[in-house]
Amino acid sequence: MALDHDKVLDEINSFSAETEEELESFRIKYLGKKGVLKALSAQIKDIAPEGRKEFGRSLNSLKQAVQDKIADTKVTLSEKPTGGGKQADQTKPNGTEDLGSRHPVSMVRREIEMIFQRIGFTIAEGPEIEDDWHNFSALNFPEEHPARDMQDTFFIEKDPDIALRTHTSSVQVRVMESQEPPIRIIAPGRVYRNEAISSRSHCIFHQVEGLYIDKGVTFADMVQTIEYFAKAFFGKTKIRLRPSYFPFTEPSAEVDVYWGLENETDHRITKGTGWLEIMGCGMVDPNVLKASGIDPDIYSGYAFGMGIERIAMNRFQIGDIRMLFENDVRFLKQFKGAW
Ligand code: 2U9
Repeated sequence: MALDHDKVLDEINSFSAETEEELESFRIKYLGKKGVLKALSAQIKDIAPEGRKEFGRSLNSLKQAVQDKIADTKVTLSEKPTGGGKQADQTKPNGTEDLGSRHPVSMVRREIEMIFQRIGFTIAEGPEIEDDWHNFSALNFPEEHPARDMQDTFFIEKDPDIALRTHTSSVQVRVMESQEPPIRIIAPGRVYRNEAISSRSHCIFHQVEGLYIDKGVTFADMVQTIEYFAKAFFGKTKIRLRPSYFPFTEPSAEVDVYWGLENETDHRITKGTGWLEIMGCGMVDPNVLKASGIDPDIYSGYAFGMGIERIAMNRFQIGDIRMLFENDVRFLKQFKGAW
């Protein structure tokens, strides 16, 4: 059988397979022990010595052509949607797998969790769909209280109200109802507000709230814990508290860290003040303790709350909150490798 190199090469290149079996018989036909290339290489002894080098080269290029054909066909077959035939091995990597990364909101949440776990806080979680008592009434938001308008949400049922929670305070109420003090928890999670979506606010966002209830807990304890957090998370040692109001805490305060005014960004995010608001806090209102069966004459406590998206936007210089919800991989893959 004279070696007609080009004819064999055409045969190889024009080959196509619909199934793995057809590909296997092609492989055996050419590369098998009794295959075409084996038979051809056996002829080398009949070739004149000066012609053997060329003969060898031609054999090798045919061998390469067969191996390339097998490799390409494998890929095609693995991409080919299989009808009734044998299931393609979906688990087989197709060479384009791209390592994901943690979402910036998850990175900030985990870091906040680790900081508070270091000082003895445990993580509490609870339902996103809440009843009126746990989301409002137990937190000193009586019916018709104007503060409820600040926290409009999405109602699943009315009278009795079942709605998407507006804060994770509901989780802390559930812990207060089911656990005797001392209570030292943080409640991270997704919350909902019936608000217009813009570059600054979204109807879904994430919070981490915290609660510490025990005998003789003071405002100073709260400030010390917040100073510890500001140092650990922001690396900032200077904080200030501005009087504020929340139905569930009295006294209440907004907390700012001194961010600085080193560059244009600092000027923009601190509105030229150097101070950046990071969270709110306050001493738990006695009505809230009572509502969950905790005696305010024996126990006192402090609470705090922060919005995770806002902190992530400052940390990663993200100008529009919507980017955190649109799952655009071009945006998300910037966080590759950051865990
Ligand atoms: C109980 C008692 C008190 C939770 C608190 C804040 C202050 C606060 C805001 C931060 C940014 C909401 O996400 S945000 O818009 N929250 O400033 N939250 S004190 O107080 C509680 C919680 C539970 C039982």
